[in-house]
Amino acid sequence: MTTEEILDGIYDGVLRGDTKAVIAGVKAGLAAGINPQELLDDAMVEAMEEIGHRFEKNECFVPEMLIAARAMKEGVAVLSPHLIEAGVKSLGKVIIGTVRGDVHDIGKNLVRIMMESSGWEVIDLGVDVSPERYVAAVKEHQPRIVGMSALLTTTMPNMKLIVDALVAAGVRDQVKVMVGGAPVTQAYSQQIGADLYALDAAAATEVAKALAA
Ligand code: B1M
Repeated sequence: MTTEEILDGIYDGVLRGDTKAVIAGVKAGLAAGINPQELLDDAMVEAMEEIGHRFEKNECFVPEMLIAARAMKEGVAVLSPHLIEAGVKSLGKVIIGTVRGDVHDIGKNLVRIMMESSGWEVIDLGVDVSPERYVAAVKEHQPRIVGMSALLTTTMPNMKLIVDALVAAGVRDQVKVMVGGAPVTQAYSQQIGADLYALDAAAATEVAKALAA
């Protein structure tokens, strides 16, 4: 099979929510020596973008989004060890989560994988994380970075509530706050008093690395 055929197979597999096809495609891609980042960006992420466009146009609905997301997650699980470079030294701890009211976690999980691969110890609080849980986790783990992900315009304001809760708990100055997610922008991150903004998982590792340098 050609690289294009393999990428097309993974793309179609995610669109159809066909987990077996996605896993088989990712394994075939790795065996053929295709760059893991290419398998992720040019097949899986593109397919999720297409699902989003179809959802906007009422051509697909939540169940289809859900099975596509499940297929992508399984594919990412196969890919993950190949995205993670071996033997990198620890740069410190990062807490990450998807904010309250929001269950989108594929992007957050990619950020976690990439941060781990570049040497951070990541504590993943999961999805729908309240300000109180963020504060408790900061007190418990003493991270250098607190990461928040939001995919909905309606949940973005919950990032500000977390920043406020960190201030109220007296721990805001101990950490750098990093925000991201499709609707989040650099301007928004400044508006809510975050320190760092990253457009995607690769950028998240870059801004974190700059901090560690
Ligand atoms: Co939802 N959904 N969804 N959804 N969903 C979106 C986000 C939407 C844009 C679709 C659309 O209308 N086109 C839309 C939001 C509209 C808006 O607010 N402007 C939407 C909606 C409306 C909804 C529901 C309200 C639908 C409903 O119920 N009627 C509902 C809300 C549920 C909730 O959270 N309370 C809902 C539900 C779901 C599913 C559960 C079915 C499923 C999520 C499954 C899961 O994640 N486990 C789902 C999906 C799959 C999507 C789309 C199709 C794909 C999201 C995704 O995984 N993208 C999405 C459309 C789209 O994004 N095109 C859509 C791939 C991922 C790799 O990208 O998450 O952007 P992304 O992450 C990137 C960057 O953003 C960045 O790095 C990542 C990797 O490069 N990044 C960070 C992310 N977090 C970061 C943190 C950082 C730094 C960078 O620092 C800490």
